[in-house]
Amino acid sequence: MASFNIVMPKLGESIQEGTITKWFVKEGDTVEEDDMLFEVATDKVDSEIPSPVDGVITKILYAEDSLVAVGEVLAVISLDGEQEETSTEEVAEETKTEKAETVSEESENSVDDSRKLSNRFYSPLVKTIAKEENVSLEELESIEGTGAGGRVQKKDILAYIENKGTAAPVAKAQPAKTTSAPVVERKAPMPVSIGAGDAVIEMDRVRKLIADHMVMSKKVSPHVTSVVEADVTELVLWRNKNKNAFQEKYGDKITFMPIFTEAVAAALAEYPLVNSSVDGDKIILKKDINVGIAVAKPDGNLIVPVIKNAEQRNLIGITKELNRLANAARTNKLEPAEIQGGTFTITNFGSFGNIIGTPIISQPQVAILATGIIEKKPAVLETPSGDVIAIRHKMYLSLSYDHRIIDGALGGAFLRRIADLLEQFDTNRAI
Ligand code: CO6
Repeated sequence: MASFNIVMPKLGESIQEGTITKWFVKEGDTVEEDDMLFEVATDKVDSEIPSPVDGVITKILYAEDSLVAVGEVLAVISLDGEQEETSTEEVAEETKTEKAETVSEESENSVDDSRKLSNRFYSPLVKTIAKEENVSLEELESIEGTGAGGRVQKKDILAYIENKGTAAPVAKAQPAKTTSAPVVERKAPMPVSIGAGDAVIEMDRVRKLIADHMVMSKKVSPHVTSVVEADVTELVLWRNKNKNAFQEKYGDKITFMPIFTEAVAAALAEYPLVNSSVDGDKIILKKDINVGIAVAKPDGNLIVPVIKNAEQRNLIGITKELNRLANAARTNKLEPAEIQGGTFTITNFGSFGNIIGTPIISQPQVAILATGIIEKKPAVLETPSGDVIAIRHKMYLSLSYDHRIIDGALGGAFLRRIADLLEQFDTNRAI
């Protein structure tokens, strides 16, 4: 009987496991391609995973709330529409020993190499077909998907292959292969005495993952933080003057964040070393400038959607994308791809009235900017007729950076450049 293993998909570059929060199907159910199978939660985002094939669910190997490594088999679908007779243990064992004749997500030279892929999600079946039919990664990326959220479906890739003049492929049976994905290691904590009356709160999954990432980031890269002050009076006046007209014209509210993002993207283009990652003894200068924006969610969690190719967008484009992503973040509607690929992060703790901070780098990036609250302050201005004290709009910008590759001179110059760009904002800019 031909069967298909549903495995825990790769949901992000650094994501190695996910929790099955809900099964939408049960054993014996008939499913069609693109029917939702289960919901998975990772450290950053919750996703619904559709079926890549038509068939009958014969085995469900993990219950809800199970934490499962990427690549592990979660369920088996019979492609012939027959109930499978083997037991759960047998299926798992077959998978481990690479005997099961199933189509698997993982295979040698698979197109699913997260280092090479952009941020699109491809079902195991689509990837298998692509491999069988020698559809390159670039070609795969160019196919317009008709599935939910533009997902490439089986029929899309088959149509693409047909148009190329290639015979329509049949997904051939291949040995399944499971990955031994590493589990995030948590060190034994220092003993803590719990007294009578102390409250004990169990950390939820997201909190544990955030905690692990923060500890890892601090361990991996020695952080230093530099701070500059910027006089942003001109841009504040421009924003306040154009706020209503902007909203009327574009249907989107403009805050200071898009202006910060625009300045950051321009500065990153001038300082490529800040838009990089460290890989062992190598520094990888990232081609794309993808700016992550920390968004506070109503449930108290934090998520960082990414404005892709921010330097190629104008202020209107950045504003629209920022508002779209922030709304999606707050309503749990972000796609996995929308939180991946960031090359730099901005956290606007000015939203909480904070002025200066020491943010922690989101690995594998090498720097993060915190924008403080813009406040009116008395300032000394030099004028042709002498110094005067004036009321100005000022803010602090705090940049944490990875001292392994960014020294104070570079970090300081980059930070000052952002401040200069904000201070030199063209108040005559048309909307
Ligand atoms: N100064 C002055 N006024 C501000 C500022 C600053 N820095 N930031 C926002 N605002 C104003 C903003 O212009 C809006 O004013 P009006 O347009 O006049 O109504 C208003 O405050 C509300 O802005 P909002 O937050 O809704 O929108 P904004 O585009 O500025 O920010 C966001 C979008 C998604 C970044 C924001 O909503 C958010 O989620 N901020 C929190 C980010 C966060 O939690 N960061 C992690 C902090 S922890 O970094 C950290 C160092 C460690 C501790």
